[in-house]
Amino acid sequence: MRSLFLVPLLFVSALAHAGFRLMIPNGINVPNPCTNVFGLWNAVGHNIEIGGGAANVFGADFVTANTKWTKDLCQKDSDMDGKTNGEELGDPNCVWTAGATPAGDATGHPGICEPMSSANCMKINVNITCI
Ligand SMILES: [Ca+2]
Repeated sequence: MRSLFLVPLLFVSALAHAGFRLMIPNGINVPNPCTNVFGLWNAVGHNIEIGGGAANVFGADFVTANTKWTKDLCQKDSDMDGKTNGEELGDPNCVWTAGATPAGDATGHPGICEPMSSANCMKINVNITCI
């Protein structure tokens, strides 16, 4: 009975993430920076790759931007790793609009300080979960 109740909630959650991912450049192709995982980080605005739970720093900034890719959000370095969100998501000039092809590929994760093994990033990424 309990699992029957949870299935619709998980489905709704997945749909919400899928929608948000299309509202940022390369949102469906953001690399997973965890050294023990190869692939993509699907819930870009969350501390855990599969989503749910608290938002990461980029997710919080995305909400502050009214869930839109704005010039301010693009130019911000949410995860404080020295690269702007636009540089990490393949929109270094902050000109991307929803539905357009980004200038380049995503080169990093805007909500996770990289490289994760650096002393500075280990302090910033305390809430990030690699699984
Ligand atoms: Ca960054």
